[in-house]
Amino acid sequence: MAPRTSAEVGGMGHSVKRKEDPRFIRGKGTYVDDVQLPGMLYLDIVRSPYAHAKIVKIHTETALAVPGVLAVITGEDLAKYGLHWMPTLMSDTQMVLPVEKVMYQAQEVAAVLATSRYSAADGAAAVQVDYDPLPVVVDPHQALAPGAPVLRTDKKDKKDNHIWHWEWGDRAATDRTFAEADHVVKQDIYIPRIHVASIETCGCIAHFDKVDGKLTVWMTTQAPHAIRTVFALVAGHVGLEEHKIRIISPDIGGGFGGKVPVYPGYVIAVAASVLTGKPVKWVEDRMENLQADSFARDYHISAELAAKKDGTLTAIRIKTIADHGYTDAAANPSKFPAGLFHVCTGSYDLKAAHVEVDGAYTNKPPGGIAYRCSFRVTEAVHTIERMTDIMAHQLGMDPAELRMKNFVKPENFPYRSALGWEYDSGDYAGALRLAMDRIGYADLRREQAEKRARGELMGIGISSFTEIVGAGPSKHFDILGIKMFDSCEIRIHPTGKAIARFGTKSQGQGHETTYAQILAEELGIPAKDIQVEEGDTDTAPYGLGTYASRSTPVAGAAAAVAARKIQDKARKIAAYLLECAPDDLVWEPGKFSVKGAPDRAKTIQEIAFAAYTNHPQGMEAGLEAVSYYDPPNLTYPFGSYICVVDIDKGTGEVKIRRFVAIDDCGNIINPMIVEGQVHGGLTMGLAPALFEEISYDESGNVQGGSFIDYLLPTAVETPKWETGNTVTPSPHHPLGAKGIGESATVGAPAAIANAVVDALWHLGVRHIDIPITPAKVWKLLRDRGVTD
Ligand code: MCN
Ligand code: CUN
Repeated sequence: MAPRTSAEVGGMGHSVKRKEDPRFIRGKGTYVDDVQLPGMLYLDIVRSPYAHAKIVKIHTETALAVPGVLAVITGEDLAKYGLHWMPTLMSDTQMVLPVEKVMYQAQEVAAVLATSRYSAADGAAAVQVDYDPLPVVVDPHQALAPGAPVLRTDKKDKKDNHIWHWEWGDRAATDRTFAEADHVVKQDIYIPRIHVASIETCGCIAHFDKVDGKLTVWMTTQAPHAIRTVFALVAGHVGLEEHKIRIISPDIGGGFGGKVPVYPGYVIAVAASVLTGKPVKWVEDRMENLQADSFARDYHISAELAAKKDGTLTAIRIKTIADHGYTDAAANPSKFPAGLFHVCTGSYDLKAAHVEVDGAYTNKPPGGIAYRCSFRVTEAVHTIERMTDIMAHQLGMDPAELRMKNFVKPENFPYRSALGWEYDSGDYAGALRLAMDRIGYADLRREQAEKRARGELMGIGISSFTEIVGAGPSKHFDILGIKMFDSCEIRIHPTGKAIARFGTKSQGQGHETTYAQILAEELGIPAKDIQVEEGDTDTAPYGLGTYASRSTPVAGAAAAVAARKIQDKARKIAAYLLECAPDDLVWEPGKFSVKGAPDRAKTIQEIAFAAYTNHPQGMEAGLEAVSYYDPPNLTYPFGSYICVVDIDKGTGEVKIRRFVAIDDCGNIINPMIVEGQVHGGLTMGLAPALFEEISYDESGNVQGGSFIDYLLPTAVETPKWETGNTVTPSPHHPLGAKGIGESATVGAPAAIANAVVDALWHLGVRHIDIPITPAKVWKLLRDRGVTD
């Protein structure tokens, strides 16, 4: 669709260059670590070498003797103020600093406050802790087995390591459908722990002003307003009330979900600043970030898919054990302990479905946080897309044909899934057809057959995923009781320029550009004349923040609604200026003109000036509006990805030869930014598919705790992504837009895994858990005697 506005105005559909880039490219961004305050102190954290151990004694004398060290803060110190534990977003509890025992390797044990970063680090190294090791449980199956040591001894009545049981769907109908099925495939799928590893680690500067009692925290957070409320709820009793707290989220070097939780370091820095009255900076290093911040995934899935003889898919049944580490700190909407995992019927019209998830405590850092995925959607997509492929191979059907046969059809939207979600819009076959055309699917299948005859290993994998983003409708979505709306406040200045503030917070997504484009679209004010601000709780309207690709679905909608309120007022002013009735005016981006007399017109800039200089008597001056948008539904972006791999029989290495990604996020605000989101997202989908994993040995020692063994794909490993779009607008979003921020990360791993298994199916390989490392593939080949 051609853009409605001129390139000069830069509304929706224009690839406007990112307004934020001039400062980033020149190194002029302001990240937390760039903030320097006079008299600032530094914090460093002592961490546990044990995964489970009693703390016998913490020796602080040597540390206190290090020049520049001012204090060593322990759990005992915080306990005096009731601050040694804090609530998690899932209403569990998490230690800020331990008093009795540590629960995972790298857990915070004590903090050292010093006059420089280096003294703080030297001090932390000089703190000696006597530990008494306790039995370690790293496997959630073992954690749930009878007789396992109970980990959460702090919970008086807790007799096991079971956190919760959650199930959804019609069990009886599902069992019945399975009983009637002609074909059932069953597969265990493990989706390992991974870590977002954003370029910038987490950190903060807490500054408590003892005179006016105000706390300002510069903080790497994706959700500044929610953090302010959580701080007030946790520390209100020691005088930190919400009007005395200001959270500033400056530029952020990647969030990806890892900057949603509250980490102990933030709380310790706040406590240290409140006690000293000095600004206190805490910035974690790379290894702390990898080893102690919240993790994603860690789902042990057991799935079954049922089909009729002709390949009609009928039902899915899933049992899952979710490893949450020592506390359930997942950042999910409160009502959904397993996130939106129950979108696991995917793009297919299944008649019945049932999911069960059991959460388990283990001696690991808090898990269940996201990795560029809207609350467990990747886990759901990986399961249904792997299972669909296994079914196709089992039936001897082409995986594309099986998908085409079972897709929810365009005329079935809005579509209610067997697990109760109402999909807003979609054209799944359209996206898959386009992807097949782009990649030359039929030719590739012919080539594969020829190669197989020669003993070469080539595979083609498809993932036709449906996402669920934009949390969310207040009826079902809240975090700790706060409804998941979002907001936009616009002020038009007398000269026709504007400022707009939002409850969300960009971490690299380009909001300063795209929100300005939404307002340009709705008001006709050029995007370059609109200043966008986010992340300062003293100035921005309350909102729940940026994650779950919710900014466009929720705050983007708020922007459109607020802009339309402004347009309504502008119409009245224009009518007054043009001496006609408001209804006699027609709007085109940027001006109102009199019906049938297009020369009699007032531009939005003229109207803005009049709003302050010549507004109708009885009308309030000014031109501003605010919207707190409560979405009527989520948005359901989707896509079809096709991946072609060649497997090296000598090394087991998987080489991605081609990868075509067709995405549909409804109407697009900025095509260049959407393409960038998809490129980045695909690389973050490639990462867990082939490289990334954090695991633990039996003693709970972390494997993958540094970039030496936590493998991130670089430009060398990343293929050339071939991207494209279809456009199926969301019927309920004011702009017809859906989110795009996570689609590629959610959809890509299954396409890659399906391609690898497709290359090896004829050798009897049915499934390989990600990451599909050369070692895993080589072993499969060797066991079948086909290595070179
Ligand atoms: N967009 C668009 N047209 C659409 C949809 C989106 O032009 N139809 C644009 C938006 O205007 C925005 C960007 O694409 O500039 C992403 O929008 P959206 O899908 O609404 O997602 P959010 O802005 O809420 O970003 C969150 C999402 C998530 S949850 C993760 S995780 C992730 C992601 O974005 N983290 C990122 N992309 C990231 N990109 C960068 N650079 N850094 C991160 O930390
Ligand atoms: Cu889901 S990772 Mo993003 O929601 O910040």
